[in-house]
Amino acid sequence: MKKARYLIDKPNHYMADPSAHIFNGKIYIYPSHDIDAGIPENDNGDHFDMRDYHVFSMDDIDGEVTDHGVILSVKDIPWAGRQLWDSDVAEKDGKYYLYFSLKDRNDVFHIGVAVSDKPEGPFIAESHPMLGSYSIDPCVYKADDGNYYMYFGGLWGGQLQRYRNNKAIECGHEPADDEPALCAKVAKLSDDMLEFAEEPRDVLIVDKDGNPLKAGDHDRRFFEASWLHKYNGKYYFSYSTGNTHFLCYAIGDNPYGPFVYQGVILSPVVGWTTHHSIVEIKGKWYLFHHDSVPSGGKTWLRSMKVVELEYNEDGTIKTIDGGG
Ligand code: FUB
Repeated sequence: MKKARYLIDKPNHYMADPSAHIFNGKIYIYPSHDIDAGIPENDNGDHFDMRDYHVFSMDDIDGEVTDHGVILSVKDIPWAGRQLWDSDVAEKDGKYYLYFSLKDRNDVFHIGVAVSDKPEGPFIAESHPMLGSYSIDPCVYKADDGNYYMYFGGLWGGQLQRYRNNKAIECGHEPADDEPALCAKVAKLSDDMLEFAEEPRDVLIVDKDGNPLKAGDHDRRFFEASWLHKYNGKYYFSYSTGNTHFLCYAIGDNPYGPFVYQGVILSPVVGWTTHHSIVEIKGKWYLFHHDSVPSGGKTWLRSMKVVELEYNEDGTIKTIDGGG
């Protein structure tokens, strides 16, 4: 098994949730910027009080990592309340769109968009969050037909349990253990990349018999950290199981799913959260992820890592040891 390496070796410089992409032949990584805000840890995630984003680039996977500095700050986002959580970037027609999770002034998470002419920013935020957006962890996938799909959602502090059928409910709650689990959401993006082009749909994950995973199936059900990649003609939806700390994946025949649960990509890491992206670079596949080892296990101070991801002959992924 290949050994994961940390991407930044700089004291007190913590980055998490790395979304990696190839733009103009270079590797760009868009992480969350962890800080020590002094807020006690709780299930609402208040201790993740991030205020800005940086972008990093590499000429190749073993090369030096360049920090391009701050590309967007919470103070420059017109509708901002607090907490810049996971983000992702997509390119269309030479423009770059940064999609980010942020709470508004009522402490409700939405997904925002900021635009730049360059992958390294700076990015200018739109005046409002994407209409109809909620919860956290956007990931944007460009399909072969030229359409872009956004996957999003996250439980607990990510507020997904406060919604049913894309509408806020009176009292947020998770389904009972024997009911179908809450799903991540997917929606095609509009031509201008700034809004949903359709109502978000459920990203259904089923077991090998076609039954939707149950809410009580904490080792396998979706929690947060959506990512989509395509390998050998199949769509791989990967995600974190949150409170059981696995990075898992499920395979489908199209970007909407359904996706059939397959197994674990990364066993638990040190730290509560696990979050990732998967990208092909020069014919090899890589898992970008994070753990809290360099901060001595502080769950809100995470460091980015990368490791080669390997497939078996049948297209399943070889599980990587997270070391947690
Ligand atoms: O970084 C803040 C949150 O932690 C992310 O949005 C989640 O996916 C988890 O990694």
